[in-house]
Amino acid sequence: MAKSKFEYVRNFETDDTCLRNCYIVVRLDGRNFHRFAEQHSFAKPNDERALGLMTHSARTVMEELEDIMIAYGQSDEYSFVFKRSSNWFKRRASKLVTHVASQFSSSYVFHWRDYFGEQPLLYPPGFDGRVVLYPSNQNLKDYLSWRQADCHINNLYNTAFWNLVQKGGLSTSQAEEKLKGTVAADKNEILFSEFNVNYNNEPSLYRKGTVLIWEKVNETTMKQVRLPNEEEKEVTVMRSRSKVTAHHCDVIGEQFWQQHPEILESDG
Ligand code: DGT
Ligand code: MG
Ligand code: MG
Ligand code: MG
Ligand code: MG
Repeated sequence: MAKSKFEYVRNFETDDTCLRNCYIVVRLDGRNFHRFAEQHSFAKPNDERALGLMTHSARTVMEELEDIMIAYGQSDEYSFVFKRSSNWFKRRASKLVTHVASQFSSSYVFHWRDYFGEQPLLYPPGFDGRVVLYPSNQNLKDYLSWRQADCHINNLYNTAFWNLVQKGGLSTSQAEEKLKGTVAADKNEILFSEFNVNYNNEPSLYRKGTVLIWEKVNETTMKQVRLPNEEEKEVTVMRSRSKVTAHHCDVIGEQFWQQHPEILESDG
């Protein structure tokens, strides 16, 4: 078919191909979730329903889109790591980030009721997305370590803060004042001596966030078989299937990476 005279406008599109060999990280973050959490009465500092819904949505993203090897989430954010050899959507950054963000957002709304039951969703939430490229395994590990360290720092602060307010009877500004200038050891000490809370015993979901990876799991299913000259009968068959599994483990140390060598591709 002949091209129209308007065809030239296509040349205004910019090339946003992600550099080859790099891991492509897409990080989403809830838009103004400070307000969203207030309006939907999220428990403070951690709402298990909200975290569960985030992870369910992230799982859907991994299952529906190609080439995501690992995802990490905490608070109102989730990071998705595409394998470095991925050629999905010709590595076009805008395609990748918009597909991740829209799939995530629609899943969040779609599954809202599974987590919040009768509590209504008051307005449509949104998520921003960005793409960052990491050229080496160490860079990628450091990226995930950075997000997990952020989770830890915020959660320790928030746990101390809300204990001071909810159990200690302090106002929010008094709690803020009390925590000003404190280091991690001070917050641990306040939690332990004033509230008998050993921070290390807090749920790992809150302290570590959530890591999603693909793992082979064995499943048994029942199958009808009919051998020649025999009656049909039911047998159990074992099959191995890849599933997205959730872990609330440390990703900063080497142990996780040694246990899951299939996640990273060689730098060579
Ligand atoms: P943004 O991202 O610039 O549009 O603004 P926000 O308000 O989303 O800020 P952000 O992403 O830095 O911080 C996340 C907010 O979400 C923070 O105010 C606390 C809230 N949030 C996230 N998870 C929970 C939760 O489980 N419980 C409660 N109460 N709040 C949460
Ligand atoms: Mg923000
Ligand atoms: Mg946010
Ligand atoms: Mg955030
Ligand atoms: Mg189309």
